Amino acid sequence: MKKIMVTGALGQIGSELITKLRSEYGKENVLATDIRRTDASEDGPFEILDVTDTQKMHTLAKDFGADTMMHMAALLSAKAEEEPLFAWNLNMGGLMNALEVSRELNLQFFTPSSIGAFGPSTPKVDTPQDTLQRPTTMYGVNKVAGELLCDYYFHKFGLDTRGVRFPGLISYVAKPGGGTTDYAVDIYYKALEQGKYTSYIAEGTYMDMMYMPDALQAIVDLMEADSSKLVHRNAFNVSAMSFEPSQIAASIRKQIPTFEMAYDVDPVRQAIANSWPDSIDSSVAIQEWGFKADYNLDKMTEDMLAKLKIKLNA
Ligand code: VAH
Repeated sequence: MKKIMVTGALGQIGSELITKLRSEYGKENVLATDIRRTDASEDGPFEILDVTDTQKMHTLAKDFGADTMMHMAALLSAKAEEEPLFAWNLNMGGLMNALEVSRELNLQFFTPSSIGAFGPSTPKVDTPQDTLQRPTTMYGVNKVAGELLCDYYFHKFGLDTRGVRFPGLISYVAKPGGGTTDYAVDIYYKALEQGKYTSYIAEGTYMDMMYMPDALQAIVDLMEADSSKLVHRNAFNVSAMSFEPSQIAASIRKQIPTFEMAYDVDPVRQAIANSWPDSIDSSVAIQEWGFKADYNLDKMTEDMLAKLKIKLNA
């Protein structure tokens, strides 16, 4: 990877991925693109791009001299349930454009899948790398189709496609929008702002999670891995921890003893969470490219609260 083009660069992952890549590969070697410009876009090469615009995507990648495409633009699970047709067009149309541009220009390719690619009939505990995938959400359908499309572009055209199934990601830079796991980010903000949080996900609902620094390192490690060692390519299970709302509340109370937790379950996002695994098995990613996570729940909580205190001037 030397000249990297990123779509969805202002999103929850994209906004921190840009910073990570620019520190690893040089500011001028990372082209950030997104559908709108913000002041965050001024810290290096940036272009406006709607990922459904194939021609502009091709022109930007070619003019930049990209050798790598990281396609991060997508509508997340809860938003996709509100607008399934829009989600299909954006998630699948954008992915197909990114794969076609990468094929035409022979770019190394990354896009994330998700634990959302699993469904209620998938084994819920220690979910294997290769198992039944019958998701019941539009987001999950998009992610399974995306995994298969990326495999197809590898087998049919020899495109070097790679990807991981991310769990819920927790970060303090850009807030996630329209996801099901967003509660695990919101809770830290509300803990500092209000000393309490009302969870829309029910107590006892386990989901896989990961702190953003581990997610970003996983992307770089996978993309730098020896291709000949990769048996799987586009959907490596990666997870750092699995917890349910009362456990993250307990972790916060170790830092803020007076923190209070309440529950007001959102049936839509609860149904999505119920359809996903409790905990996935990351052993194949560990074996094929040395995946590892440095942050557990308490270490993440300490760092999140410390960084948010500065960000919120709390
Ligand atoms: C979502 N944060 O909630 C995303 C992610 C596994 C969850 O895909 O939709």
